[in-house]
Amino acid sequence: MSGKVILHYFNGRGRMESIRWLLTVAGVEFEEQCITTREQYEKLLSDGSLMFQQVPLVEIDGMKLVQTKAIISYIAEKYNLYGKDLKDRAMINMYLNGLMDHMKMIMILPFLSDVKPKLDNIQSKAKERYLPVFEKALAGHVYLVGGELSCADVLLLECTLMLEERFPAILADFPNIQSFQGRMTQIPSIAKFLQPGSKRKPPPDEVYAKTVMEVLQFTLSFP
Ligand code: GSN
Repeated sequence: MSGKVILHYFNGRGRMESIRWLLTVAGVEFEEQCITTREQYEKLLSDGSLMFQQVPLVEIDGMKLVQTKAIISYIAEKYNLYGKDLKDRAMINMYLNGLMDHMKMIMILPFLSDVKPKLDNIQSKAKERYLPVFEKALAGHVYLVGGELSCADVLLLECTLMLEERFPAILADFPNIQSFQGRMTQIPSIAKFLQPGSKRKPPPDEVYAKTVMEVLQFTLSFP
């Protein structure tokens, strides 16, 4: 195994996108081996790379890491994006898990035939459940936890940008989150990531959804 960080996933956002964001903010170069065929996925299965027969898979530091939260925790810990102490980390984990729950609601949209009821639910959950938490946490604070940048900030930015793609005015009543976005997008690595031609993936399209369904033979699971 080389010293390179290699991501194995589809050529789209899905669960891997938060990992791309985090590596970018940590300043870690990575390569992608995009899975476009069933054969590629079966090769990963047969060589024992996928502990639970699922992607994302990240090759890093001689390990083959699976499980999105475990991967995020490893990167965050290694690159000082996980708070100063155990209590910071507990807060960060709560924010992270909430953000991942919410992003998962958006992530599954390309695989649904009738998105309208789901969209309404996502919008109301965003406005009434998730965004108020972050609006409050950011009142008078630059970052979510402990006065320093953490992986929770990175995922909050990712999540709010995703929400705005679907609901352009969603942050209208959340001025602290708007200011936060303004600050975060000025961080040089993030500014670059948001430019065309970066490793950031575009919003999912039909080709992406079709590829995922074909590769996984409709065994898609979103636990
Ligand atoms: O977060 C995680 O990495 C795991 N708890 C779930 C990973 C997962 O469900 N991966 C899907 C790909 S679509 N999501 O990113 C997957 O590999 N499904 C195949 C299967 O047989 O479950």
